[in-house]
Amino acid sequence: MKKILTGLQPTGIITLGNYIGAIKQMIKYQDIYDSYLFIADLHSITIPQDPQELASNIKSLLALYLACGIDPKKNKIFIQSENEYHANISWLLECNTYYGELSRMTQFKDKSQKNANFTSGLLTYPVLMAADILTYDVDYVAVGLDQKQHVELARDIAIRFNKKFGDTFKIPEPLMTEEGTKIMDLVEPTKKMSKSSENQKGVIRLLDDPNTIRKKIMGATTDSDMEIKFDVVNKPGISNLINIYASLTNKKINEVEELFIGKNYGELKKNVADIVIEELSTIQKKYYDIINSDELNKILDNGIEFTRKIAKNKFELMKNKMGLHR
Ligand code: ATP
Ligand code: LTN
Repeated sequence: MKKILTGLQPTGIITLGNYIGAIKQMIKYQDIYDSYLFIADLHSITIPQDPQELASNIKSLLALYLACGIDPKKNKIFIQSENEYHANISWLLECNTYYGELSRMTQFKDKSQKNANFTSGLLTYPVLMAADILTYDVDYVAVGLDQKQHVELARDIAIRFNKKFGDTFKIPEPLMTEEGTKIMDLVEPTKKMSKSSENQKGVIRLLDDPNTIRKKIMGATTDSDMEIKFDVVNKPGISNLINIYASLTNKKINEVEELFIGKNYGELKKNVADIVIEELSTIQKKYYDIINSDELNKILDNGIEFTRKIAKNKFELMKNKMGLHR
């Protein structure tokens, strides 16, 4: 059976973008692949986090995975920082990765420009991600478009390591959705909808209440034209709404366009709001049922026990190949 892996950062309550771009994919793939799903808390601290909030976000993310339909029987679910081998493996990989490669990463360039006082973890972030991926010899990495570059770097690192030290890692491939890989901010539809966005109005969070969701969608930025047509360059706002609708109803973009021929923007927004509210209220009900249950700890204990063994073996293998032994 082929293996698939992904991780999400606990940097706030996850968004509709995370749900469509990452979680929905994992739900689809959990039936056909051996699945690994973790909470990338070590990645989240590359940007300063409030410790109390971080701990609460970690727990929420786990409960949201399950509420969205991730099946703990079909996934190895774990917290990245509980598996100490990830950071150890990352160091060994860092010493086989060039500064030039890391400083060219788009995410690094964006985030380091935003804050001149960025940490070195922001630069080495993709190497830790390569460690997460390469440790488990996965075939596929489920990501949104913005993370594809990091998966490609993980491949480069693996190929280089294999060449230098002999066959050690499987070369993974990024796996992306056709529709809706990138959900945009509702207020600034040329910008990705992001957990850490400052303007809350542009971001739908999985725990937003129905009123808030409706207000945000009805207030989405559109254009002065009248036609409901998918055209990312000239109509980014409308295209984003079409994309959300298509993703949540499992329809093709052109099917959604046909559905709304002759309708106005208000009607499109209302329909998108209805669909989002329906989908999220089911998730929220499950979330509040499980957030305080003991089940969460059991799932994490199982996940860490299983993945730590694999990661320890990979770490030992790497050390041996590199000459780090007695
Ligand atoms: P942050 O604001 O902290 O950078 P984020 O919202 O960008 O967070 P991540 O934790 O970096 O989310 O990403 C988790 C997963 O969700 C990744 O696979 C990423 O590609 C995907 N993802 C994030 N935002 C979107 C989006 N707007 N549309 C589609 N997929 C997304
Ligand atoms: N960098 C990713 C989160 C992440 C990840 C991974 C995704 C960390 N390690 C390994 C896939 C595979 C992000 O910010 N979305």
